[in-house]
Amino acid sequence: MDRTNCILLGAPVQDGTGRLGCDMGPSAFRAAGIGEALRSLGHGVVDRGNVAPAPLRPLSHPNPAIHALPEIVAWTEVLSQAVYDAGTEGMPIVLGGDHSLAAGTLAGHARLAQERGRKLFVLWLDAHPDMHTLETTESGHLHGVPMAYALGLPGFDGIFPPLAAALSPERVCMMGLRSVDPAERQVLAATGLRVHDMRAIDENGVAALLRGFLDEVAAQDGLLHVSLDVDFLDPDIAPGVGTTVPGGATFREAHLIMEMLHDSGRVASLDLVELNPFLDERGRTARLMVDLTASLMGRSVLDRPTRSF
Ligand code: HAR
Ligand code: MN
Ligand code: MN
Ligand code: MN
Repeated sequence: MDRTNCILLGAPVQDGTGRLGCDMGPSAFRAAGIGEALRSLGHGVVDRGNVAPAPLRPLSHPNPAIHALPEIVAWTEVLSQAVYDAGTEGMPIVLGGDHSLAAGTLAGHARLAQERGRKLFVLWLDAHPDMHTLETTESGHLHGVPMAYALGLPGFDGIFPPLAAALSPERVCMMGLRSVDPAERQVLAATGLRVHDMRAIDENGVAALLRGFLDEVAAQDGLLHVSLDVDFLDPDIAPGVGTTVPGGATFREAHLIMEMLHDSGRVASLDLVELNPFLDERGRTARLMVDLTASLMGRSVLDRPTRSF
């Protein structure tokens, strides 16, 4: 298989959630052996350590529920630049950190793809769409907004960094949804992204759904970013997350997605988010996320000489 230059970036962001612990995520991924897993597959691995947060600026918003706006805006700025820089050298793998970090990573990858004249596609594996605007979020936890920001939905201007390029909704595919707030449901319907909720997975299986999306990525010669939220997985196999929702993806569904992504040859960048080691059971969620990353990067039960896409 092709050797990839993997660039690990720790993003110890936790202010986007309602509870502490995600700042330990990068350490847990390292302790669970992410570097060795990638090296054993023949890839180059450079661990850049943890990205340092940018200085805070005073910022406010009329929605009184919003928590930690200056902190998340600062992370967005610094992570956007960090993944942009890393993406020019190899495959950025961001070790989160809560999902608010995706505001930065999606912005950075969109900018890089635009400069390269390539189309950026996003596979969002999550129980949640994280599609609130700053106006609609009721919890005020900013891990619930990064997709709305990256799509360029209104209300982020003058607060979050300006987007060099917004995502195109028709190039975003969400899988695994099972917790969608009313305001998000409306926006999802209006923007028309591809959404495969858990019912669609039950009825069709992950392979058929994912194949449709990967065919589209290939047809447009796209670059694919994968955002893997721990809560995509069923809490029985992945307890180490603050927002467990029953009825998630099984062990084999998740691995099959990763194996198909590998075979597609299209994945340019990966975010591993929402791991909360304080809630984990002896590292099992961290290890599962590392094993899923290994499947994405070419680990397979048998050799498969022909690509299926
Ligand atoms: N939609 C809810 C909110 O905005 C829950 C968001 C939870 N998000 C994550 N990441 N855990 O997907 O508060
Ligand atoms: Mn709160
Ligand atoms: Mn999420
Ligand atoms: Mn989630």
